[in-house]
Amino acid sequence: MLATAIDLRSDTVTRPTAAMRRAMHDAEVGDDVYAEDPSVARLEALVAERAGFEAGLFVPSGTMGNQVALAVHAQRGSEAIVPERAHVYEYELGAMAVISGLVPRFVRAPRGVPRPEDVAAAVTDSVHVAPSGVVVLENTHNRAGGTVVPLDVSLAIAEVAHAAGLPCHLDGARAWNAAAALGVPLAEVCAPFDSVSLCLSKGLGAPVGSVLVGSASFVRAAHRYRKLLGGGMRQAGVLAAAGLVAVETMSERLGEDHERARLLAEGLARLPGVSVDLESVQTNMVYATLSDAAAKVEQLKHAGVLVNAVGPSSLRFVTHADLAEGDVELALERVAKALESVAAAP
Ligand code: TLP
Repeated sequence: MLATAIDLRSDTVTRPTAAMRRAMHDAEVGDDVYAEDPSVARLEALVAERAGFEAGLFVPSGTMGNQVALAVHAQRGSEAIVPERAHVYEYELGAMAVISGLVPRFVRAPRGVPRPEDVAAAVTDSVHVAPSGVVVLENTHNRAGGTVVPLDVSLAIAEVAHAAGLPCHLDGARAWNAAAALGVPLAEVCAPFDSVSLCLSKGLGAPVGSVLVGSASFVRAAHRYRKLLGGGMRQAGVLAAAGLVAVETMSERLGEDHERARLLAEGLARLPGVSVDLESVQTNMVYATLSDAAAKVEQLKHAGVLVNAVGPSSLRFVTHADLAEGDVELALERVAKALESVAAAP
C-alpha cells in the first residue's frame, strides 16, 4: 500500500484541528451529570440557537441523538414512519425496536425525498393496526447519496405529521451540509421539526458528539433517556470544547467539500465500468455503481484510496475537511489506474 492513503470512507475520519485540540486542552470543565460543565452548557446553547430551538442536549453520537428522540416521541408498540434506507433503521441495529419498542414503516424516498402524500398514506389510525408514533426525515439523506430534502418538502411532511398529531424528528447528522447546499441558515432546515439530531463529528470535523435540539420540555425528557442509555458523561467539556470550535469555524467551509465531491463524481463517471447518478451528488458524497464492490475496495486500498462498499455493486466516496488540495485529482488517478489494471488482468 502507498504511504499516504486518501481516506474517502466517511467524513467521520477527520482528525481534530489544531484549534480544536487547543480548545480541548484549555476547556473549562465540570461534572456534566450534575449539569456543572460550562463548556457543555455553552455548546448546547450555541447549537440550539443556531438550529432555532429552545434547548440542546450533548450526546456521544448521532445514533444516540436519534434514538433518544424516538424514545421521547413515540409510545412502545407504535410505528416510526421513516424514509426508505434511513440511517435510523439501516445502521442503528434495530435500536428503535430494542430501546423503544417501535416498528418502522417505510415510505418511498426517491433520492432521499419522500412525497408528503406517501407520508400521509402511511399514517395509521385504526384499532386493528399499530398506531403511528413519529415521522422521521433525514437531511441530507446518506444512503440516497447525501441528497438534500427541499425546504418545502420538509415543511409539507411536518405539516402532515402535525395534522395527524404526530411529532416529526429530523436526523440532521448532516443538516449543516443541507443548509450549505440550499444556501440558507441551519435554522431554516430545522424549522419544521420538533427535534433535530445534529452531528459535530461528520462534516464539521469534531472528534466526538452530536447535539439533540428541541423544546425545553423535550430536552428535559431526552436527558433522562440519555442517562438511561449510559450517555451521562462527566467532564465532557473537553469534547464540547472541540464541538464549539467545529460549530463556530467549520460550517462555512462545507461548500468546498461539495465542490470536491462534484469533481470526484464527474471524474468517476468518466471511468469505464463505473456509473454515477450525477443528480444525486448534491453535497459531500458520491455513490459509484460498478461490479464486485467488495473486491474493488481492496484494489483501491492497495492503490492508496480508502472507500466503503455499500452493497454488492456500490462504493461510497465522501469528501471532508482533511482532504488536501489536489487529493481528489490524485484519488481519481489512482482509481483509474487500479480499475485499468483490474480490467487488463487475465
Ligand atoms: N453515518 C456513518 C455510518 O454509520 C454509515 C457514516 O459514515 O456516514 N445519521 C446519519 C444520517 C448518519 O450518516 C450517521 C453516521 C448517523 C446518523 C450516526 O452517527 P454516529 O456514527 O455518530 O452514531
